[in-house]
Amino acid sequence: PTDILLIADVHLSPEYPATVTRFVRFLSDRARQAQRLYILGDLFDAWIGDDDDAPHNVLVSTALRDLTAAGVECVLLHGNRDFLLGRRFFRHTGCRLGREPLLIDCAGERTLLLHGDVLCTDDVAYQRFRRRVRNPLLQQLFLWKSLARRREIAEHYRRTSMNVNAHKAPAIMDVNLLTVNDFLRRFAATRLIHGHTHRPDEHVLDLDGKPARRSVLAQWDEMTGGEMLVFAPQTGEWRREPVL
Ligand code: OKV
Ligand code: MN
Repeated sequence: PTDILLIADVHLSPEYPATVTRFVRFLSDRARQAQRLYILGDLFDAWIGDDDDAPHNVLVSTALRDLTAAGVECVLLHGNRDFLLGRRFFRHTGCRLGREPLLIDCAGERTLLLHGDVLCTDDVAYQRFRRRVRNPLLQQLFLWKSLARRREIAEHYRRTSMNVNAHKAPAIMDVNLLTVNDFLRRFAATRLIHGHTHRPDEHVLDLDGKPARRSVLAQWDEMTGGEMLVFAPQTGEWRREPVL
């Protein structure tokens, strides 16, 4: 039980029941054999407050608590959709909230963990949206509303966002490479792992003449399943594993 697992963009939602089932099964079998699980944001497709007791939220929260109770550390980063995951959720599940960017040591290599939306600096409209909803005062105002009202507002956001994104050029929604290099330099890291863009790949970068790597995690798909990155500390090896 020494493996470190990393996943992102599970996008749990009642609209994707097979993904909910797959994730709960993942927590009760594969993740149990790990030392630690990092969830790099957008575990939930939407999060409108820790008091939302929708069935899939209860199911997943319970499964996370069972995992941490079994001794597996679980570190979660906020994504652009579940940034309202709060104290009550973390207390109940035993997960730890990681602060972005999270710098970890992987067999001596400085490794930076991010959700990835902060890297998409070409999408100016999205960055404006992000600043708005990450404002603590606006968040408090939102959380003071009734659950029913928050559900309506969330539905409106989702519909608007689908319309807006349909008109964006794909390149704008990918990471900005100068921003990527900035992050690596600022934290003296040689590896960056993130999700968000749903463009799973391994990129080799030239960082001021030295090689660096950027690993992009896949989103979990209702039909084909999920994916994780596995780091084995004893061998120092990285690999990708499917979640079926
Ligand atoms: C999250 C995204 C829906 C993107 C609203 C303050 C404000 C929070 C909120 C409402 C929406 C989260 C909480 C959701 C992310 C979408 C659609 C697109 C691009 C306010 C604090 F501003 F109204 F006061 N929200 N929900 N999107 O449904 O989970 O990230 S959400
Ligand atoms: Mn995302």
